[in-house]
Amino acid sequence: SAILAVDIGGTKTLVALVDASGMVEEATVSTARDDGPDRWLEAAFSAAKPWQGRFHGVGLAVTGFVRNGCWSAMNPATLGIPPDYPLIARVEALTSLPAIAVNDAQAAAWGEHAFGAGRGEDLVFLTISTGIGGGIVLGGRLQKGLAGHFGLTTDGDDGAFLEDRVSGRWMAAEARRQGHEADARQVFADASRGETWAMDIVAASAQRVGRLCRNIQLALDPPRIVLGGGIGLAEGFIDRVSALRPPLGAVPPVPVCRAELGVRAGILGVANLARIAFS
Ligand code: BMX
Repeated sequence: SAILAVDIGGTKTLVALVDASGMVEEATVSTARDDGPDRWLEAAFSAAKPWQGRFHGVGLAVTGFVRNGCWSAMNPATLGIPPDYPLIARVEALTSLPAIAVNDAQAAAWGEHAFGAGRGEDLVFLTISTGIGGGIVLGGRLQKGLAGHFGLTTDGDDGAFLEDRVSGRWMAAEARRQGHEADARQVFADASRGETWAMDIVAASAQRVGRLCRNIQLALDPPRIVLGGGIGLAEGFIDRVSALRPPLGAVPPVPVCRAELGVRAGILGVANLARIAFS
């Protein structure tokens, strides 16, 4: 039997039925930001209702911090999760099935390691989306807890989170500040049409990600960095990151490549972790 995998992000929630062959069913619901975790779970499980009886465990990949089965926001601007929400207890009560939970980007790192651009080797995964998430696979093991929360590193003297100067939310806010009503998707579209203000916003974001890649290389020296998320996978973003990355002396920069599993990396990763945990 299969695993029910749920990936709750700051903008949308993916729900899928995953068996040993891969994803067999999937649905997407939007994460109603003001609703709170009880309602987010309700929405996810009602989307999964047609698959009832076909899964024996639940794997949750969630934006935010997970420890001892409890879930909290690190940056409430990404998603306002209340402190220490008892995620596992709640899901086990709702489904009467065993459940595991990990951070969304850590789950995606594991997915790309096992089935995607990692090719079974170590990697650092970055998702550039509502926030910036990250996950680290070192020595073939996924690093849990806070490891990989690169979006929360600070950028500059004012202590602002890096993700608040890079993410899709930042791009839209920066556009508005300059008098353009545009979400991140529109900023990319305007940039590819040669609008200077939009090109500058994309370049500023990509340059900061480039600096982050350099810092990651210095800290962990991984064989590759895999980039995902709506912004990370947007047309031309990775090329700009590579072009704008500061050099590391004579050492070649770590290759930055596209996530191969796209938005499904977290789902496939957490389903695999759940399969291992419940086998
Ligand atoms: C934030 C943080 C991370 C998450 C990352 C990407 C919260 C709620 N989230 O840094 O745990 O991995 O955003 O999240 O504090 P996404 O929703 O953009 O995928």
